[in-house]
Amino acid sequence: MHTLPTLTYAYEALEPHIDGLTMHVHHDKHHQTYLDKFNAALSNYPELAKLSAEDLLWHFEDRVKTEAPADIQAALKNHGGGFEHHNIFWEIMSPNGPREAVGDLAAAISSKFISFLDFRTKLIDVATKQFGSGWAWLVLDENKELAIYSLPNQDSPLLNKHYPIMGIDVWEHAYYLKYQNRRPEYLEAIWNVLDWQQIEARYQMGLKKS
Ligand code: MN3
Repeated sequence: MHTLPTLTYAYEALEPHIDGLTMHVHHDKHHQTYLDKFNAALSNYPELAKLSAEDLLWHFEDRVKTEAPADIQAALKNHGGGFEHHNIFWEIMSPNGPREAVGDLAAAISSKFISFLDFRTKLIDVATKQFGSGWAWLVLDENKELAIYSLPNQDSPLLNKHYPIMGIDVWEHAYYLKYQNRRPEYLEAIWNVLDWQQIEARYQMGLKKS
C-alpha cells in the first residue's frame, strides 16, 4: 500500500503565496483521493504494487501494459500520476530555500535557456497556456537534456521516461480558493515558495535514473 506523505512544513508555512486552506484541501482531500484510487487499482496486482509510483509510471509500457487490463491501466495512469505528481509538488516547495536554481542545475538551466529569468518566463508561458487542468513541467528528457512542456490532467512525463525535475500544478484546485480565475497571479506567486535545493536534488536523481 502506498501512503500519503506528511508535509515537512506547516500547512500555513507557504502563506501568503499558497494559503493554508488550499494546502489542507489539496493535500488532505485531493492527494488522499488520488492515493486511495491508486491503491484500489493496485489491489489485485501485487507485483505492480511492489513498484514505487515513480517506477510504475516509468515502466508503464513494459510492465503495466502487459500485466493489467485497459481499465486498470487507465486508473493507474490517472491516479498513479496524480499521487506521484503531488508527492513531487510538496517536496519542491518550502518556506525557506534558495529561490533560484543552484549547483549543477543552475548551470544546466543557463546553458539551455540563456538565463534563469528566461527559463522562468518560458515555464510560466506554458503553464498559462495549458488549456484546462494539467501541469507545467521541467524534465530531463531521454537524452538527459532539460525540456519544458505542459501535459493535461495527470498525464506524467514519466510515461515517456522523462524525469520530472519540478512541476507546477495548474488544476484549479491548486489556486482557486485564493486566486479564483487569476491563474497568472498564482504562477507569479509560486516562485516565492519553490525550493531550488530540493529541485537540485531531483535533478541529480534524474541524471542517474535509468
Ligand atoms: Mn493538484
